Amino acid sequence: MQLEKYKIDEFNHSQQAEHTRKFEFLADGLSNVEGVLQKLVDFQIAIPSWALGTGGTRFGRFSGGGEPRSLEEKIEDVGLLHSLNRSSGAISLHIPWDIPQDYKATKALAAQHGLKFDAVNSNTFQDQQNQGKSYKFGSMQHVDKAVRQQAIDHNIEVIKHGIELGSESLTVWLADGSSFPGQLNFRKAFQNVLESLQEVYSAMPDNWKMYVEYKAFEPNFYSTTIGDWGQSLLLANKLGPKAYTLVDLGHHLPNANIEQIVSLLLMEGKLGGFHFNDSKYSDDDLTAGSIKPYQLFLIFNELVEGMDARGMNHATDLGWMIDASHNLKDPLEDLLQSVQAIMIAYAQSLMVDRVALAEAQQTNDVARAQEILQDAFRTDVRPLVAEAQVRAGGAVNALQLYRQLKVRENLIQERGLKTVSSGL
Ligand SMILES: [Mn+2]
Repeated sequence: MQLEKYKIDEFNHSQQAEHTRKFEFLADGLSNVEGVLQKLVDFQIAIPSWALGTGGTRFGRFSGGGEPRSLEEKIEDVGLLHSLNRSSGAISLHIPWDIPQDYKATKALAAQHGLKFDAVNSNTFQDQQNQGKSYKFGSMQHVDKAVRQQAIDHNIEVIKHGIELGSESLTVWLADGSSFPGQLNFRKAFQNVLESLQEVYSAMPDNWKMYVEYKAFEPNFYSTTIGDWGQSLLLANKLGPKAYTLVDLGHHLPNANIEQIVSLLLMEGKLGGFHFNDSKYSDDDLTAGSIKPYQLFLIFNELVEGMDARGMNHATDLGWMIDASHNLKDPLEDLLQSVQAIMIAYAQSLMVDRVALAEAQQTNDVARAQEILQDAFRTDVRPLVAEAQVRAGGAVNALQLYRQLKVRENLIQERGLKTVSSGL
């Protein structure tokens, strides 16, 4: 389904008076509105190819219909999102779920939708058909060198696909670990992972980045071989300058102070990218900002402060991705909500009075410091985000227009009710 630009214009026109009133009211009290708007226009969040279909739990999966049946349809879906919000101009592919058959055609289709290829993701957490060795007891940590080699070869294969598509980063998330005490020699497992990653690392082009993702637990429940940011940072430091830590918001133990982790990784120049989602308990993969919007803001507050301290470009120097799953909602509606929540948190963090905050910190004025952060957090920046998206050619309210245009109904008509998308 292709979205004609005039439909967006018509919709925006119908909302113009109300939007202008809200935007001007907000803009009136802000300094450097144009600079902030440009940052919001530039900021793009990659959509994972595996999140375009209905997710499931281990108890069941309830498809909503019209799911993309191929890589081409996945690209079209992300194209739809991007045409609505102009903030999701990249797609992150998962191999082997999305192996491109024709690089030229795939690239052309993405370009037609204004999309770039973000990080490519490898998969050694499940066995594929016709696979020689099993990953049941891990991949890069495995006691058998032949299994490790298979995982290495797969990652190098993923890099090759990425090079062809113009991607410039590889995300490695390993399910490796153990579920019972005594199952693993922790040190040997870690060493095996390091040596395997070293081989993959040396196969990456010089302009590429490797994102080493960590996760506290699941699918293993006793130990995870890359279980936290310390283990990831250790690997990234040993691997070299092209290796970075990737923070997935759902991959921490409860109540972890993620904003502090982010701050220190940035200080070390080792924060590579982000997987956004939200959670109540663990890796719940819920819509970004749906449970803990204040935490999302506090994370962005550290991101902006830390990136500015290092003179980094907010839009391009880190990898921004969503990593979520949708059991109840229409995946495209959910993704629109996630992107919007991220944009709002980013915009709020740009509102923080950094000079006043530094002063409050220097004078131990704790109450003032809290007031400064919450002033920004409690500012309704939605009209600002909407203005940026309209200026970039998007809709003033992407979700509302999505429903008005009956996009899901159209996709069901086009693709059928019983389609199943590859992914989580
Ligand atoms: Mn992730």
